[in-house]
Parts: sequence; C-alpha cells; structure tokens
Amino acid sequence: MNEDNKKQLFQEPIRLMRSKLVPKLPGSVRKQVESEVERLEDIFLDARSPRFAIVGRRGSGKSTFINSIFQAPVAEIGSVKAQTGEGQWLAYKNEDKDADMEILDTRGLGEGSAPAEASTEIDALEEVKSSMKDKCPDAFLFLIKAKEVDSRINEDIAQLMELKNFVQKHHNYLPPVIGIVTQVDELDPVYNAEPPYKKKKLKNIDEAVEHLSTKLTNKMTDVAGVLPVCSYMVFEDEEIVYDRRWNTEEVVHFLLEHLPGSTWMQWAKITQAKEIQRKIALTVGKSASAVCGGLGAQPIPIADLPVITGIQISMITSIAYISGRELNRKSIAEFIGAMGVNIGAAYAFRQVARSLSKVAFPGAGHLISGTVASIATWSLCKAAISYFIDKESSQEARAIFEKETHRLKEE
Ligand SMILES: Nc1nc2c(ncn2[C@@H]2O[C@H](COP(=O)(O)OP(=O)(O)OP(=O)(O)O)[C@@H](O)[C@H]2O)c(=O)[nH]1
Ligand SMILES: [Mg+2]
Repeated sequence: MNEDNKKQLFQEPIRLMRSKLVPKLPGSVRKQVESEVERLEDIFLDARSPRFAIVGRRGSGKSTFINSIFQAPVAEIGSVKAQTGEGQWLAYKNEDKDADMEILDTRGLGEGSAPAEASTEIDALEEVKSSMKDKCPDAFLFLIKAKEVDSRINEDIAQLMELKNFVQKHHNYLPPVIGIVTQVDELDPVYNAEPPYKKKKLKNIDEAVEHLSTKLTNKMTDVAGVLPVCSYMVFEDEEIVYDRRWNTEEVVHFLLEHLPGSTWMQWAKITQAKEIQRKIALTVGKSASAVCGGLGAQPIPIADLPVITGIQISMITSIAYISGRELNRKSIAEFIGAMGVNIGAAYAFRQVARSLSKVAFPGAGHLISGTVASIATWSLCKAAISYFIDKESSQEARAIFEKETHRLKEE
C-alpha cells in the first residue's frame, strides 16, 4: 500500500467525523470531540518528518546521537577532525526508507581547525541561520559532552540563544530547547563505563545534568528539559556489534512529547521503539473513545451504530499501521474476527444499558450509553495494541479486551 492509499484510508473516516458527527453534537461535547478529531488529522493527514536543529561543539557527539536514535549508521562519525561541514538540513532515512528525520547538524561551533568537509560560508553561525530561514526546526537540541558542561559553556549558550531568537523572529515560533548531556560513560568512575551505572556514576551524571540545567534556565525560560545519554555503539557492515547506549529510549520519549503530532508517525518508524508506537496508539485510542463517547451520549437512535463501528475500525486500522505491519484487509479482519463476539456483545450491552437506564434513571441514560461506547472503544484499543504492536496471540488480545472492559465497568 503506498502513501496515498494510506492517506485515503484515514481521510474518509476523519472527513465523516468532521462533517457528519461533529455538527450534531451539543456545544460542550463538540469542543472536546473537535479537538480530538484535530489531533487525529495532525497524526494521520498532515504527517511530515520531524526537524531538529542540533547545536553543539565539534565532537560533542551529534552524529553519534543521530545514529543511536536510528540504531543504524546513518550519520558520519569523525573522531579526529571536525567532520560536519555545511550548515544545511540533512534528511536521514530509516532502513525501510519510509520515514526520515531532518537534521540541521550545525557545524561544531568553536572548532579548532577547518572542517574536513567543504564549507561555503565562513561564519558557521550565519550559515546555520540562513538554513533556518526556509525551514523552522521543531526543537533545538543542545548537545554537550558530560565532561565539558563546565567549560566555556556561556559562549555556546549565547550562540544557541541567538539562533533561537532568529527562529522566533522569522517564524513566529519558539522551538523548545532540550539539553542533552552526551558521553556520560566518560564521567568518573571510568571503570563503570558500561551500563548499568552504579551509584557513584549516577551521582556524577546527575551533577552534570544539574549543572547544564542551571546554566540554561538562567538564560532562557523555555528549556524543556535536560537529559543525560550515552550513545556509543559500533557498527560493522550496518550491523550493531557493540552497544553501550544508555538512556536513549528515555530521550526518544521525551522528544516525542515535544514534537508536534504531525511528526509522530515518522518518529515511531525512525526509532522503531515499541513504547512510542504504544504511546501513539493510546493517543489515537483516547481520541476515538472520546469521539465515540461523545456520539454515544447523544439521543441519536441506532443509526449512530455504524458510525461508531466505522470509527472503531479506523482506530484498529491505524494501530495496525503504526505497528509497521503491512496493511491489508486480512490482518484487520483476523483481529476483528477474534474480537467479533465481543464487539457485538459490547454493542448489545450498550443498547441494553441505554434502554434500561432510560427507564431506571431518566436523564442519566445518555451519559451511561456514551460511557459504554467509550469503554468498548478503549478496550478495543488496548486489545489492538497487544495484537498488532506487542504481537500477542488473538486469544491474548481478546483476554485483554475482556479484562479492560470489566475493569472500566467496575470503575
Ligand atoms: N565514549 C563515547 N564516545 C562517544 C559518544 N558519542 C560520541 N562519541 C565519540 O566522540 C567522537 C565524536 O563524535 P561525533 O558523533 O562524530 O561528534 P559530532 O558532534 O558529530 O562531531 P562534528 O561532526 O565533528 O561536529 C567520536 O569518536 C565518537 O565515537 C559516547 O556517548 N561515548
Ligand atoms: Mg558530526
């Protein structure tokens, strides 16, 4: 399935939600449902690559950091001379070539000698600025070696601020600044270079983070956070032969939180992190449940059932898509088949709950049936995550569906 087909897959249900569903809702619910629909639009329809401007001295570990995120040697690493030459956006592609990350790998500011690669402009800072004119970064990553958080850092921060102000002026957007303390394996005690890190090491890592954090927040108000990392890994013939990475997953998650929804799908593919896939799937599930709940709460007759089913099927399809599984009817049908009875049961239950509650508690009925629709959708989301992302069996997925439904009904 190509990208256009995939888009179509999501276009139709989202369009339906917008045109048929949202206008029917009363003001209070409409606002919430509308913002959930917008989120889904961001994730699935406006998808684009994430863009980072990486600021850091030569040798701070920018290229290594990029490789560690991809878990593949996509960026060149130089250990002797300054490597990165031109301050231009580079698109690094993942192995499947279906996602990329755009990086403005700024030339190591303050390097000792001219970079090995050719550079057309003399002033590195001006070069970086001109690259940011046509493309606005989603975030600034400020990388600094753990051992250097203390040395000459004010100058680096001043440069970072200059770049940040430039973006704000040009794009009217303030990208968050995320500090990354790199190469923590080299902190004392050096004999504990391999993770897991012991107490003494962790204490020194904390200190380095604290130090950079204070320095940054003294100068800027929009520092999203500072995280330590060890990105060192060795590849041979594109294969990982040595992996000393530490805290990479945490960084990857943290970045997701500060990236716009439109870049999430690409981020999930680039990082191949299950946790990221899960997180996006949960967000989609939350939106779908809210939409179904909002709809179920309306005094619309059985006619709304197909719409709810449609949203639930779109949700399941999107979770399969997020998981990276080849999208086809068969895998979706298999999952729905496995849940089938339960989906039906949930509907039946919903109908019963709705009619019963209208008799027993007039007025509360709508609320209850909305809740039931949302419980069924949420439980389906959990089951789809276990089936598509965690690659559990259909029996296991079904058990999760039942457990989740039961738990929510109890609440
Ligand atoms: N021990 C250790 N070495 C690292 C780590 N990250 C990077 N290095 C090493 O540091 C050196 C510089 O890393 P690069 O990733 O090339 O740094 P860079 O910031 O891209 O450098 P320029 O492109 O020249 O500005 C290389 O020898 C890397 O192997 C790390 O986490 N631990
Ligand atoms: Mg580099």
